[in-house]
Amino acid sequence: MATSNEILKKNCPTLAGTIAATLKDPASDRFAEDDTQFLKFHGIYQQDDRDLRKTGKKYIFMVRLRLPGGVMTPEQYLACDALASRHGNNTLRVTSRQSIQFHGVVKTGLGPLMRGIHEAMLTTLAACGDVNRNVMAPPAPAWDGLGEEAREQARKLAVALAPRTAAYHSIWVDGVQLNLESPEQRDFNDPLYGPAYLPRKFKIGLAIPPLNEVDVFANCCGFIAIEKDGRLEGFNLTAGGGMGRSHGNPETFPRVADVIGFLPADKVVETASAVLTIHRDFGDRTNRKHARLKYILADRGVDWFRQELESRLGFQLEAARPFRFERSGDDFGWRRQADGRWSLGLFIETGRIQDTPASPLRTTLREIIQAHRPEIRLTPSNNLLLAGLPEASRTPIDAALKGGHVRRETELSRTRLNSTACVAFPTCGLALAESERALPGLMTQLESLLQELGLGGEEIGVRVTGCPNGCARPYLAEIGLVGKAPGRYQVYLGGNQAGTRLNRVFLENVRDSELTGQLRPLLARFAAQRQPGEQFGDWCARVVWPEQAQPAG
Ligand code: SRM
Ligand code: SF4
Repeated sequence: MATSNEILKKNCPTLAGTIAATLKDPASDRFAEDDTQFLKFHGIYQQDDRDLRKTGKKYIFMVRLRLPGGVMTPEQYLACDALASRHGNNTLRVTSRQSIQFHGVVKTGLGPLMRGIHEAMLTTLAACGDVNRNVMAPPAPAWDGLGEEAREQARKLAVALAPRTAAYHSIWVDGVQLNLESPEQRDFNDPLYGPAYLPRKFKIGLAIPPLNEVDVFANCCGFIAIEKDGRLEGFNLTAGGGMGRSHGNPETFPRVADVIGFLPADKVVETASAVLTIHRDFGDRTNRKHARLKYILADRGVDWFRQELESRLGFQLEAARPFRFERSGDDFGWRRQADGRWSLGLFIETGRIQDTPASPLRTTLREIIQAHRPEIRLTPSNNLLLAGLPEASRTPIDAALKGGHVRRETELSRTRLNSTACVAFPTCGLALAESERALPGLMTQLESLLQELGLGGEEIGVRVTGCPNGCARPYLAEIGLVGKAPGRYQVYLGGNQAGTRLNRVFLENVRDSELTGQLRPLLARFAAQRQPGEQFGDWCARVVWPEQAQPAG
């Protein structure tokens, strides 16, 4: 039987619902349940502040941009910064798909915020919902020639795969209710998605080896650039990656995408559209927990998928070309771009751009961006890159960051620089444990343990999520912590820094206060027994996994 979401979408393919009417109703601080589902396609989540639940529900909204490749102009960043003060909670949250989220928006602020976003020539359409989500592309400057091509592909994909409903513009820009009685709206049928859109979300990422910042294997559909002598030859297609799972439901699982074949660069949009339509036509519309593209690959196999894809494309993919990823995560500090200008990678702990008593980070960034006008690139590890800067900007920017007490890459451990956390409390309705608010403290504990064991200079990728949905892609991390209950986590070990291998559960239910104690014997053994240059995740996969597989006793 079709899920209630399927029935909703089919009954209202414009995705307009009664959003416009409720928006105008001053008596209501929230939207009806059905409209909350439509709102997602508009990039909006209705939430409530979970810190306040005991004293009464306060409805707030999260608004997410669709920002292909995480690229913004300085003017767009500054507009978002001002909008966060006016209508949000004075923070900007860089997401794990290179976007920006506004949190804590109240209903009366929603219309003005959405108009402000539009006026900044930005959009939130399809940032959430059963459609193609924000397309990821490499932010790194060292590969700028190819990087620019990949970011251009991301922009093209975002446009080609955007839903065509007029409701978004009508509600948020024109401020009017969509005339659902007009013939074109009554019979509206999205040309790509059809009346019921996708069975579930769909995600695309592009990567340029040897860097895998976008975690291409966690995406439904991925494009790995194949380059020869600095020239782009085409892409290897990947399909069927995804992270989400549910505790206690073994039928849900994270999955690393399969490599399907090679295609020329001018076929990217066509191929992604065909992959998307396979999801549209074969995805499980009876069970949202089994509806992602990864389950089609898992259930029907790669050969079936390739055949189905080629029959839709009308051409055959070539055999996949060799490639090698060395690392995911970000580079920090100043780097010279291919065009001779400079970019600066800044670590934004947990992606939250805010002023705190320790550091007026948001103000400092605003002032730097106002003065130097860099291009902004958001990274998939929730960090920020200021790009396209002249040599003359380096010294004043360094001074401004110092004045703003912004901790730089040279002052932070390599492990902290490679740590990420999802949002979780207080805004995420699905959080079981703290994540963003817990990460800094957990990292301090881990850092002192590493220091004590002589591993202070080590880089170990750590990713934390407040529930098993996997928004920080914890199942690819060397150490992944997945929330089970308040203060309790599953511990996963053995992912690699290239982002090509899933980790495995090591401990099922550990208190936050006992985490470092539980990891100590293992890290001590790693320090003593590792092979030269061996990273912790690789050591775990080599030593700990075989030990775990041995029968007890
Ligand atoms: Fe996510 C749901 C936040 C990237 C898998 N995710 C949510 C919601 C909207 C909670 C909800 O449904 O009520 C979270 C909002 C929290 C809040 O208050 O802001 C949320 N997800 C995020 C972000 C902001 C986490 C972050 O720390 O940056 C990321 C936004 C990315 C963006 O800009 O589009 C985010 N989510 C991811 C990723 C990572 C990725 O895409 O590379 C994943 C794993 C990859 C995947 O999709 O398999 C991810 N989010 C999920 C899932 C599990 C889906 C599944 O297949 O089971 C859910 C739950 C759901 O959809 O039902 C979810
Ligand atoms: Fe919320 Fe879970 Fe995603 Fe964290 S992983 S943001 S707790 S849905």
